[in-house]
Amino acid sequence: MPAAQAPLPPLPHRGAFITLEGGEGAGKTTQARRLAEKLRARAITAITTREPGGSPRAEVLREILLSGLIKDLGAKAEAIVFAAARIDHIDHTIRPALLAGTWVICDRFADSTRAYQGSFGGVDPGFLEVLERTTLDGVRPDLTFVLDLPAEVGLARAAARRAPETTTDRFESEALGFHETLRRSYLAIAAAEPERCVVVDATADEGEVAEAIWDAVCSRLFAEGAPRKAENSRESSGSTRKPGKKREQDEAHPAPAPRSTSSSKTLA
Ligand code: Z5A
Repeated sequence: MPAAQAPLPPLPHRGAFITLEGGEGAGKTTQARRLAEKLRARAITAITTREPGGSPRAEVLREILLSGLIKDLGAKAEAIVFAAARIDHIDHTIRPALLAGTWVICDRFADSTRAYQGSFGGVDPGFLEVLERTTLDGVRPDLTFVLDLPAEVGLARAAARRAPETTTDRFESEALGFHETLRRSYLAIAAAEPERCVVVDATADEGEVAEAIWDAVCSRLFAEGAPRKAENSRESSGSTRKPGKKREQDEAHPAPAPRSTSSSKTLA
């Protein structure tokens, strides 16, 4: 599909790509939904999506990955399967949306491979770098939020949310030390790429976290501050729910009305 591999135009000639990263129960799904609602209220078309998953074939790979079937093949094989899911997600959801002018808010992305399979799984960083470059093919986040909180707080939130009859998935069942290693890994990624990453204190209440995220979106993606609220604003639309686990993923929206190129700064 040669057209899909053309380089993305710079902002604002496409939608912005925002990712949310962090440990289990940090609030990524919650904040993705809240951010999409804020954008839509300002007449900016936005979808939320997730990884692993986000396209029909990638959702199949998600089931396999979270079931633990790939675990015995080792972290390197897991990284490759996460990458395979990501390629399909980019080709069928992310890139088409960005090219149509839709903002894409993604719950986990390539930093999760760096943290889980890299820092914790011990996969060679050189291998992961090549894998990431090949997989992303130029589709890199404009802005990444690292939702930071102590591992035990996130795990307690996830446990409180879990339906009584469901079990933990392949990653939730890892020891506390695993989740603390992940936390340090995400903070290291943010420290290494401050132009892309913003660390947000995820122990604050949902509203405060949402405000911190919105402030950063406005200051980093809108040169003139918060975009004007539209007269005919739209709020959140459809969502899907995975059995036993809260999940929200929206249908793609049609392309938005063109926005003034002077109201955004170019990040790409
Ligand atoms: N993985 C990988 O290894 N390599 C990769 O490349 C990728 C992923 C992409 C996917 O799990 C797993 O795949 C993940 C990493 C691995 N493993 N783990 N663990 P997932 O998608 O099923 O789970 P998750 O990404 O960890 O999401 P989560 O558990 O759903 O957490 P969350 O999205 O960050 O949180 P939430 O759903 O928004 O909120 C959790 C609960 O806390 C919920 O009841 C909320 O109402 C509540 N909440 C949210 N915010 C707050 C605040 N501020 N205060 C209090 N309570 C709150």
